[in-house]
Amino acid sequence: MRRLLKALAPVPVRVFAPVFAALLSLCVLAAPAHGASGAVEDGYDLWLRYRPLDKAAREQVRAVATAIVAPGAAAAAPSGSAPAPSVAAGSPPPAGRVAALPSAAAMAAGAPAATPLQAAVAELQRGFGGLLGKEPPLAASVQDGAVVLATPASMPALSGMGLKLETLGQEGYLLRSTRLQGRKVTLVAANSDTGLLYGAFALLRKAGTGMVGTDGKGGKGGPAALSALDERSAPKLQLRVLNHWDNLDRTVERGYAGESIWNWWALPEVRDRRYVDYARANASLGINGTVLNNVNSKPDILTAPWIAKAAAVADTLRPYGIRVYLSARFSTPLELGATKTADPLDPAVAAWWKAKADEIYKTIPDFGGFLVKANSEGQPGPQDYHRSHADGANMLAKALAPHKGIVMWRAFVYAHEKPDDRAKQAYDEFKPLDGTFDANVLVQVKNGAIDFQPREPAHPLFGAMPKTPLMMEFQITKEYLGYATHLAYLGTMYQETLGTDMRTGSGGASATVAQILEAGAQQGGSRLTGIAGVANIGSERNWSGSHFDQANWYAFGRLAWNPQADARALAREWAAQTFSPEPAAVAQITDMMMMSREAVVNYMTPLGLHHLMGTGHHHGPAPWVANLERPDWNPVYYHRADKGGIGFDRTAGGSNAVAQYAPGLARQYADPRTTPETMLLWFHHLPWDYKMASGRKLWDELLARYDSGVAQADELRQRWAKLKPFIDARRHEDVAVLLDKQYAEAVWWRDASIAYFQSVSGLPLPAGVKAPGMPLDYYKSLKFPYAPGRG
Ligand code: GCV
Repeated sequence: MRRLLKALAPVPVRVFAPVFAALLSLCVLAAPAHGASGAVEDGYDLWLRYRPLDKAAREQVRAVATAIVAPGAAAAAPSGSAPAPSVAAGSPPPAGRVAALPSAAAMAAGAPAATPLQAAVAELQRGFGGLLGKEPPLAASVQDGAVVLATPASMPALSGMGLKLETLGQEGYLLRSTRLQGRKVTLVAANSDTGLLYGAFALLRKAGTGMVGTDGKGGKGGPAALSALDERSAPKLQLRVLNHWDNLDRTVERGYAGESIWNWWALPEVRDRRYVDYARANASLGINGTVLNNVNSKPDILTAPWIAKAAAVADTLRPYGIRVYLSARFSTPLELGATKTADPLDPAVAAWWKAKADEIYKTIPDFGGFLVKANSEGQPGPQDYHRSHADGANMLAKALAPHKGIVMWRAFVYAHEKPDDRAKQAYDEFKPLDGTFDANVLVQVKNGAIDFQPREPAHPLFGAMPKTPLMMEFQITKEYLGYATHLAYLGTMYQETLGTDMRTGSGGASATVAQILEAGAQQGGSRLTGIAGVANIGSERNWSGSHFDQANWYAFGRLAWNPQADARALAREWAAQTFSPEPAAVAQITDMMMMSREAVVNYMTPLGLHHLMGTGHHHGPAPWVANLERPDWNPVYYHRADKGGIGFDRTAGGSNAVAQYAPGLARQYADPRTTPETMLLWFHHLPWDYKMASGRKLWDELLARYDSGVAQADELRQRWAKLKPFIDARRHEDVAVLLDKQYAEAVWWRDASIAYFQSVSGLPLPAGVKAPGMPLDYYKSLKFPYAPGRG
């Protein structure tokens, strides 16, 4: 205890006070319009709303948040070596199409912290201030009920407390109700200030929801349990990264939430306050990296003016534990006229990249590295010079290695010359390269082998490259699942992929995708692990284009921290923070979320059908399209429906894509009787009268699935209507309008698909099945030249 006193003693209150006075006053300004009555919610505050707790919960939470003690905060230096400059206010974010009025609270927010510890303190004051109606003061000495933020460096006494902090790594944290100096406190302990920031957010999440227990697994306990906390949490993956497909002209490829959040034109001088809230939101989930620009990249991003813009964003995000990465176009030196080729084995090319890396690190000392899309959909790459993906990735890796930067090399490839099943191409190209990548390369693999469909089996590359660290790529933006219009909670989809045991039926230990990602691969003395999510964030007031789409950002981030977290538990957490902690509301919203993705699968692509969306924009049904340049751009390529049946034969009698899976899983998928019905037509071409588990014929089952999708979309809006008493009027209305639109589009999907497949099968509709509202030609005539998101 004496040591502890000593540790705290050198941090007198007069040192803290001036430093935090400014932060405090900002927090006062930034405090949301509490009392909720009269507060217009437009979604800007995301899950960080910190609205007042009810009386009983308030009493319990107040007892554990009487003050904040953060030794060393005033002395802490910014975590990067670049100074953290002041942030100018950008123009207010443009009004969104769902929500137009800016929230005063949110507009007042946005002063950047200079260090992760300052960010943690400011967030605790803002958060508890909101939940309790009064901000806990910053105190220099421990008092009963204080929240104490400490690392072994800031409070040496921690080392003698048997906290086993060494098990937490550099980013983990411990939350413990304990006694310090004879006082009852809540200790947030970590090995780094970033760990403390994550711990602060976790504590606020628990205080706001009362969900105390196993993190991400559906803890119980209520706010009372906050006084008996004992939780430790550390991220299971090292790189937890958002991928923005944001273009330099501020359009966003596959973006449905307005313009890019990055106001490139105004950067670097003008740093929109919104970047700070972006950083807070990501830090609250543990996201620690962001790729600022589209994988369909331009050479300009690597020129000095654009590096300066990226550096300004990096400065703002740094105190929140977030590193900046850039998507690099492989032919950049050639296109900028600096070299005569982009051949990765040409010494001049390698020298250019090395000099470029050196230049970037001078401006962004903690730059993360490059994300690369090469030899895919027309992008340049090493194969243009008859070199391999490994040749290309390793050349870039060598340029970054001296700075500890990494390369995330995408495996999303399908080449023009390859007539084979598109689903097989990434595996065919990358599997032979296993073990040939440099130690600082990760291969980034989409969750499925085609392209972010409403449902895909897990990509066969997972588990097939034991000597290469594979990074998961999920899509958070809903390119193929109804844009931001449809409610489709993707937590269930992510969990389905992450939980797939790639060794099913193969004997021996299980190897789920989550386990494979967590294990990474030993490569030249390092073991990298990671996950990426294609962001759904834009300039709209509600960030994601709809309130419910925020949940997909949330679920991605929380699963990135713990890929074995439970989607339902995450939905509950999100609902309680975002809409209302009222148990009845949380239960209803969670149920809606949990059924929502299956509804979309049912009315769009049931039973394993895939890629039936409209050409280019991917909006709406177009299963009839057969005239595109490449066979594998056409929906008919994927469903293969004819008079005899429907589905893509990927068994040995067909493309034999099943053989890319480990033997047990391959056996399961090779037989329609053991293939899950949800993926039946992904792997099998079956006659229309094939007998399904329900006893129905395939044709009848298909119709039933379409109908159930429509019924589920209807149910979503009915359930939401009942939630009116629990939800603030504006957001309730915003969601209701979208659910009505979703229902109408579900009917459209069902009718157009049935009209088309009936025209192919020639089969009658069984009694009780409603005929499509319009003739097939009507659905075929619909065009959407101005659909958003085409980049
Ligand atoms: C960024 C799909 C999308 C493209 C995207 C591509 C990719 O094809 O439709 O917009 O391009 O995937 O992931 O590279």
